[in-house]
Amino acid sequence: MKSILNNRPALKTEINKVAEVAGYLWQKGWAERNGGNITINITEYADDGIQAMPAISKVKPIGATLPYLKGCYFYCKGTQKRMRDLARDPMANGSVIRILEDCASYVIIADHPVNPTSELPSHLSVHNYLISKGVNYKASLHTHPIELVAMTHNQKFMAKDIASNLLWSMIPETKAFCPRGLGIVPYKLPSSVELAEATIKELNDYDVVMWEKHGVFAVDTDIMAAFDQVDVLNKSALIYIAAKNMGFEPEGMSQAQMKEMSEAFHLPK
Ligand code: 2HA
Ligand code: ZN
Repeated sequence: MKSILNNRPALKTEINKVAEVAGYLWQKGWAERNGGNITINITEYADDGIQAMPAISKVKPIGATLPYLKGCYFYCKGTQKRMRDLARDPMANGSVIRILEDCASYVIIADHPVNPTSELPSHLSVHNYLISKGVNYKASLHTHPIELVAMTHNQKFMAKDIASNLLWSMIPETKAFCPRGLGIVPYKLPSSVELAEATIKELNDYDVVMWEKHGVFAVDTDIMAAFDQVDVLNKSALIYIAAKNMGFEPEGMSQAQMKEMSEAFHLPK
C-alpha cells in the first residue's frame, strides 16, 4: 500500500507511538466511542518528498490564524474516529495535514482524506502557542480519564493547585513525572474558542490541564510522554479512591517529604 510512512522510519516510529497510546486509552476506558483527540507536530520529518505531495482535499479553514504554523505538518486523529480503531490502523483513522501560507487554512496530504478532529482549532492553537514560547513539545493529547474527571464534579478540588497537591502527595512518582502539576479550566463548551483560550492560559504553568466535567488536555515532547503524565495523575486518583473505599482519608506525603523530593529530583515546583 502507498503510504507516507513508507521508507520514513523516523516518522513511522512517531505514528506507531500514537497507535500504541490510542490502544492504552481504549484499554483504560478513557476513550469511549470517538472520545479524545491526538495531534502531533511532524514538521521535522517533512522531507522534500512530503513537501511536494499534492493536496488530497479542498483547502479548509482552521477557524483561527496561527502565524507560527506556516508550512507546518501535523498528524491528526480523524473526527468521529475511534481510538480503538486508530490503535489498529492510524493512517485510516487519522491523516497528515499541511498548514498553508495564510496560516489560517490547511489541506490533507496523506494517506486518505480523513477529516481531522473537531478540536482541531484548539489543538493547533496550542501547537502555535508552544512554538511561540520556544517549547520543544510536539504532542497534544485530549482524553477522558475516569477518576480524574470524577474528581472535577466536586468544587473542593477545583481551586488552584488543590487537586495537584493532593495527587502529588499520594505517591512520590506523580510529582517526579508530572512535575508542573495539574491546571484547572472551569466547564466550557467542548470545541469552543473559550475552551482553547483558557487551556493555553493554563499551559503557561502546567503540562496537563483538567477540563471540568470533561477530560484532560496534556502536552509533551512526544505522545508517550504526554500519556505518561496523565497516567501518573490518574494512578494517584485511584490510590486516593482506594483509601477512601477502605474507609479513611489518606494521610498523603507531608509537605516536607514532597519538598525533599523536589530538591532531590530538581523539580520546578
Ligand atoms: O473528539 O473528546 O471533546 C471527541 C472529544 C471532544
Ligand atoms: Zn472530550
